[in-house]
Amino acid sequence: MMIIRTSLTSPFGRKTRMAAAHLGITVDVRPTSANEPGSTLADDNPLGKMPVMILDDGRRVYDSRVILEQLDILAGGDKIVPADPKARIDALTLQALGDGIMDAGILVVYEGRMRPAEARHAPWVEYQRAKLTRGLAYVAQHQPDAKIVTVGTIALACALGYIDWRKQSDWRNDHPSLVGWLNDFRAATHAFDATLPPRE
Ligand SMILES: N[C@@H](CCC(=O)N[C@@H](CS)C(=O)NCC(=O)O)C(=O)O
Repeated sequence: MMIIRTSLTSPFGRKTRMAAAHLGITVDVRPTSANEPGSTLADDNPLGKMPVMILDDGRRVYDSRVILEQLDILAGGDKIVPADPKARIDALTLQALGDGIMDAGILVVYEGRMRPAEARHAPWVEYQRAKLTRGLAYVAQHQPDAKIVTVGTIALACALGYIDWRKQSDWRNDHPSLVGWLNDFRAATHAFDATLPPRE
């Protein structure tokens, strides 16, 4: 069985778990850490980042975007990566935006987690948070169809779920229309609720 190495709290890992659940592909999710002593993640991805998928033939596939592409191929194609050129580019662009919101959100969290208090730089944190808030404001204004499950809507749903958890912004208060969007997405696929991160 294919393996996905990821922590259950990684938003990028959740993209891959959500896509597999949505497509009905069974994967063996092996919880892993990136930076704890003794982590073996870099053996499977030289970047030392999760998620990594290990295919049945042993090939290592990363990052989350490529894993979603692989899952779509395994499901027969044109499922979460649209074949229609315009729909495909729109879905990939939305995925890039959702991933970028998560990248910025992770940098906000890492600044607090990885640096000692005296080495933290508030302007840098705010610079990253601004990417996240601009991204959310954009999708609130240009909402994709929540009933069409693509790499784009999966990434956006994971970004919203991640900010719910780490609270880099109060998106539910700032953009109530996105609350409705996420509810519609949850109604469109069981995979959102099936992949919620465990509560700490
Ligand atoms: N572009 C990558 C981002 C993956 C990523 O940033 N993963 C985080 C956890 S959510 C990680 O492994 N961080 C550890 C590190 O950067 O060393 C993807 O789409 O998979």
